Amino acid sequence: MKTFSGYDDVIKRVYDHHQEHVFKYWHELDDDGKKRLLEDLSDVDFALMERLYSSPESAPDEKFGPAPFIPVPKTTEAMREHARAREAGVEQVSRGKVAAFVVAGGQGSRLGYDGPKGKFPVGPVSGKTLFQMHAERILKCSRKYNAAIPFLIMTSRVNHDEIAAYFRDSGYFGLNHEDVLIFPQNMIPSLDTEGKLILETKNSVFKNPDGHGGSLTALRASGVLEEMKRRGVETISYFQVDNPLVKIIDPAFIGFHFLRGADISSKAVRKAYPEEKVGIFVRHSNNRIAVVEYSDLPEDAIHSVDEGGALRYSSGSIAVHLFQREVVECITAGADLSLPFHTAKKKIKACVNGVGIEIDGYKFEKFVFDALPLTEKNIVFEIVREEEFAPVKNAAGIDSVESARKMMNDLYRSWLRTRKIRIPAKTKIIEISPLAAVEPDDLDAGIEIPEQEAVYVS
Ligand code: UD2
Repeated sequence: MKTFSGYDDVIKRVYDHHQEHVFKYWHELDDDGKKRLLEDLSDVDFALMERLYSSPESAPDEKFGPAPFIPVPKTTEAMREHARAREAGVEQVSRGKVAAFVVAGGQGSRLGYDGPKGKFPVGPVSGKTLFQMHAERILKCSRKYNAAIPFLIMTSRVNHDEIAAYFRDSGYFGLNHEDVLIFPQNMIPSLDTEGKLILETKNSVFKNPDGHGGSLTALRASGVLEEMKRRGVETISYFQVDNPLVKIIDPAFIGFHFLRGADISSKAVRKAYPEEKVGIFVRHSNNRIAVVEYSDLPEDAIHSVDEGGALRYSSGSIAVHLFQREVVECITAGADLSLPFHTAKKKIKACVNGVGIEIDGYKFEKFVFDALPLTEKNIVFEIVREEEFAPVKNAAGIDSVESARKMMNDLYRSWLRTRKIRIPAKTKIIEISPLAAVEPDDLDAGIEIPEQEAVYVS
């Protein structure tokens, strides 16, 4: 057995779990290299890895039907109810009870962008990044509702330093430095097809971020959850970094969540077509609400239609949720309620015989929506796609930068029309700064749009 001062217990664990192949290049490593490898191994939960390899945790199970939801209001009564909810939501925000939380630990590989996705310049006229838009939307809401709104940002080991430096160098986009809390999520090793740890280099083990479901544990481990309690925050408004139209602080949604005493609430969009890549809201036989990821939805359910010919499973998740802080505390308190890991077969970068190649292996990730069935009171709230869901996933085509920019232009034009503000025929692209408006009513009806092809309303 190898030995190294201060790390002998780690080395013993490696041997006890038959993973000593990770020492293959030991004789080539200097002391720093050995230490680096042992550090990487020191937080590996070997028993968990064995369990994940031998019995996957998240088998899609049980019978389910479509989940009920609060529809987009069409009748006067429904509109009144939304207005009442909005008032209650504004009250919660104004009292400092709500924090915003973006998960940005993913790698954005589909976009083909070499860097944290939040730094992607998405503004069609301004070229503002996703992070800047999110930060400015929060700033605008905190001014509008005269409240502190902490901005929580989850990163991962891969992009933490770059994201933290970006916010620092940008002066936190006008937000109070103390209100921006940036913290990394956990990493988990991948396994090869034999259940062995994978060396990424001669002195490091391949690990990936533990999925956005890791965000709940990361909130606790970083001390941010405790800090939220100290600040009197009761509700955490969760969203993904890739949606430039996201309504981070949505009073009507917050109001329904609050008035109905929900544990977790979620936003849903009507699916655009059966195979759209969004998770689907379902209700299990025990009445609990859950999300079935698009890749796990059985083929017959994907295409199943009701008597009227409409898709039965049509409520897609836009990955926006409200979590009661106390619910997160509960879920992260012990193993009893923890989220399961999903297993995915992927290509993984490995160092084999001293050379970097790609091999087949298993990655493990937690999904945040698996928290839903752990709780009793859930609301699914339907939204209008054109108003708040423009995910930037791909370089071109569906859910791309291009489609998101077009949606922004269309939405901002509709805001101006609502306010009866004239749009010159010459104007092809319009972008409205979140600092000017987070909804049409914020716009000054007296503004004039200049005779230009591209206009930025700031
Ligand atoms: C997600 C949902 C899908 C649908 C869609 C809406 C999953 C598994 N699927 O699909 O159901 O709601 O979004 O747009 O969630 N992230 C982390 N850490 C990680 C992994 C991801 O912070 O370890 C973040 C990532 O930075 C991004 C978000 O989670 O903000 C979504 O990740 P994704 O792009 O892998 O999820 P996607 O698009 O497959």
